[in-house]
Amino acid sequence: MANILYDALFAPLIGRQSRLIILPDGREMSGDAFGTLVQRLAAVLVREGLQPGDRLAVQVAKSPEALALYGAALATGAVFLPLNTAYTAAELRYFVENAGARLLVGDPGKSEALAVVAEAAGAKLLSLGSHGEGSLADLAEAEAPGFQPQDRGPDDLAALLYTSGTTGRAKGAMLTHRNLLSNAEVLAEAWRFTAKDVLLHALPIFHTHGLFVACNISLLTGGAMIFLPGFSPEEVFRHLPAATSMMGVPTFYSRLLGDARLTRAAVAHIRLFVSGSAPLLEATHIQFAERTGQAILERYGMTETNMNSSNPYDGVRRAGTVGMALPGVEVRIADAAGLPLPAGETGMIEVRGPNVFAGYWQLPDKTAEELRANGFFITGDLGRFDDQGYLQIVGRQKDLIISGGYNIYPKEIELLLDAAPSVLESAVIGLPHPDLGEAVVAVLVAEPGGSIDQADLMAGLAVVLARFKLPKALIVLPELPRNAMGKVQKAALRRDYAGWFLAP
Ligand code: MCA
Ligand code: AMP
Repeated sequence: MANILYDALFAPLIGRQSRLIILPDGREMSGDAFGTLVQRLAAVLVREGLQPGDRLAVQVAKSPEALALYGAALATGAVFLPLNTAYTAAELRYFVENAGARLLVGDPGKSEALAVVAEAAGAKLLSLGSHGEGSLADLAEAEAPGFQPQDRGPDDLAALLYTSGTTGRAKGAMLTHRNLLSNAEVLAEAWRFTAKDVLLHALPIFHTHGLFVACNISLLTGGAMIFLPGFSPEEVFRHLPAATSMMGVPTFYSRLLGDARLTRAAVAHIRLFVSGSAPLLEATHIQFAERTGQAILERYGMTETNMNSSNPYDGVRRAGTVGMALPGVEVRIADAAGLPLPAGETGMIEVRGPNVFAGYWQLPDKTAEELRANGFFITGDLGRFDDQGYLQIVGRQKDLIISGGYNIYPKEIELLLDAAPSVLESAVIGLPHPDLGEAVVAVLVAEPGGSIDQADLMAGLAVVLARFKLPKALIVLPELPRNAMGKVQKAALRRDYAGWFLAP
């Protein structure tokens, strides 16, 4: 009888009196209290009809209860499907429907909108409030602890995380118990996490970075997490003296650098700063080291693969690189046909190992396009190994914008813009942005003889798109630049408007 991920991350919490979660107001939750909550929530979910293999869709604000739902889903043998709290009802409906989720858990404040989503998708809606009639948290209090977890083996699905390709709608990446456990074990070891660590956790917990990298490592090693609802310099500086490590997207680090409170003394208690999800500028790495004496450790991962490579814990952390393949993970540079290229050449980054996902949910053809028969996953990222053997990501073949660590797919926005009556055509690009790394910009052409009411257009987008996907600027041109084949030259647009958000 085993449930390999639950047994490694959640079962050991029972009986552990040391603190697991520290809240901004100072309240603490022990491992035992959290583990018991997980068991009780699992019992409630089963009572609500969740069965092994079912998908549990969750769109809730960050809280210990929200994290406990992840453990509870694993205990029941279900597949955990966390969703960005910024998603609109329209976005949510697609995910819940596509995954065929049996249950959808939301915040009580959003019940009305979520009820419509749940009904359309054929899912049962539950709410996760700490208090209130019939909330999951209330129901959990009435359950006895001691839930017996379902058997789950390495190849069973643990989670479904949606990620988009260059075309079409978002695809569910199927992550197995082996994928998540192997990566947590490797990272905990590589980054020297122990029960003594206190991780300053300011990331959202609906993506790989905040959930699987940050929480799985802490749960696995028995450390504690200071659980902030989001990133704010005030809160980060207040808690840094009690923490030993922090994980963040590059925007965290550039914002800290812009704050006079960032000094050697302020970070003296931290042994490790990790950055990922988007490229960390060399300048940010260097300035952070100059100000604090700490070299940020940059690593590279994806939703489909968890973490692939990392700069070393001991040894030189090279700015502008994402380090070497993690133990047990193979990273290679290949040409379009999948033939490995000689060292130093630039090509497609391909990855193979126990971290690589099982495929896209109900999309065998898409899976076959991106996952080679020999097990290598084609990442869509272009890279090369430098003369020291460190991987550099030099670009992306996929049409993807990474803004403040969130991935945004131009096609999704272009389809909406092109459907607007005043717009003839559009090209959505990412432009360098001092805070977000890249910011979304829509380049538009009006219908012949017409004009575009920008406020009206933005209001239309806001109804369907999460706010982080909304263009930060609209540029109207008489026509889009095209090559001889008629293809829109996004590279030319990015070059022409590269300075849009940068100080003159
Ligand atoms: C918020 N806004 C954004 C973003 N975040 N716009 C573009 N990009 C963003 N990332 C919008 C809001 O909708 C709002 O718009 C306005 O900007 C200000 O919002 P606010 O909430 O104040 O922003 P914030 O709280 O300061 O958020 C910025 C942030 C946050 C802290 C950088 O975006 C964040 O936590 N990012 C982390 C994302 C992450 O965890 N990525 C990991 C993915 P309006 O004013 O119109 O309402 S996992 C992954 O990528 C892989 C596997 C990996 O390798 O890790
Ligand atoms: P996602 O699968 O949506 O979480 O996004 C994964 C993508 O984020 C990767 O394919 C890369 O393009 C990008 N990414 C993650 N970490 C890094 C990094 N350290 N440097 C550059 N790009 C990164």
